[in-house]
Amino acid sequence: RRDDARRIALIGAPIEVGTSEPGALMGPAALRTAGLVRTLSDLGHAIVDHGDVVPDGPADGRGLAAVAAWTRALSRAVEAALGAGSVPLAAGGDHSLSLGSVDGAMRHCAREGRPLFVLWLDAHADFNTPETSPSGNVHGMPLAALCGEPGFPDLFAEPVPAPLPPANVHLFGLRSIDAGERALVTARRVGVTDMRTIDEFGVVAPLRRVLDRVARDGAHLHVSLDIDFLDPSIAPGVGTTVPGGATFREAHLIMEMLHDSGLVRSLDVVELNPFLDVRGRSARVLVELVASLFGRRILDRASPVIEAVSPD
Ligand code: 4U7
Ligand code: MN
Ligand code: MN
Ligand code: MN
Repeated sequence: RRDDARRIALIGAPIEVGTSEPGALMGPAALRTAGLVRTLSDLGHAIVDHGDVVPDGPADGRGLAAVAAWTRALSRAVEAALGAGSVPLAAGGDHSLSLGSVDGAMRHCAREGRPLFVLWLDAHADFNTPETSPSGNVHGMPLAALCGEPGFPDLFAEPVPAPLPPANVHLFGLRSIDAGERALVTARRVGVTDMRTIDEFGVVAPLRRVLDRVARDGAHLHVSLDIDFLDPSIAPGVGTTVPGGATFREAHLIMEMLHDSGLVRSLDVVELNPFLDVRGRSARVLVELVASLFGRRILDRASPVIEAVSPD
């Protein structure tokens, strides 16, 4: 057993009510098929697969009521895992699931009296409200709801926690933002490292600043990894492809730095759409990234993951 061994609680969240592109509900199954549990236990962690969360009430249709049913159930599962001393790993499912995982982390942090910080690795800002959203899809709105923007009735269970301070959110990898959410992100002073910044400075300097701040504040770090953070050439299994994303090594370096920081207390892996994937490639890339976040080093690794010559 490694000295940084963690208890990890895998919580499947087969949610696709937040998107108009079907297939995300297959995400947790594909991540399991790609060896998520085995990979983490081979690294020396104690991982328990809690299966898929069951929505709290009717979850059909694509409205906010269906999202609320998932949100409440996932929040409870995440809060319980944190209370038991585990690192919850919420495997999605579309990004509306972070309403539940972050809400659960907020409740845990409120009880412990420590701040919560959210690192959002994503091509998008996910800061739309029902009013600003061009699509109406809830997976483009979770941060606005969590940060207390108006227009989200009854998403969270009572008592509703105090909103997440927008200054405790950092968007990393941003390259697609709608006019309405851009105005909100600026006005609320959300932290941003966009792709242009990454092009100029790389990932190390900007991420170090974020991690230093989290360490200084003694905050709980929640990481939300949207697969579209990655360039679609290495992760094609996504509904919302945006060119110009993080490279394989940039993403791994981020995961390695997150591991070395020792700060990550909860994690989402979201937006994998196995129906759109190519021979399981995206699911495997995500499992490899999670492995790096939980301490895999290049020298421990048996063989490279991405074949130099693609089988197609
Ligand atoms: B994801 C979008 F308009 N901003 O709101 C929207 F571009 O969780 C996309 O980051 C949202 O994948 C993408 O529909 C949500 C759109
Ligand atoms: Mn804790
Ligand atoms: Mn997202
Ligand atoms: Mn996205």
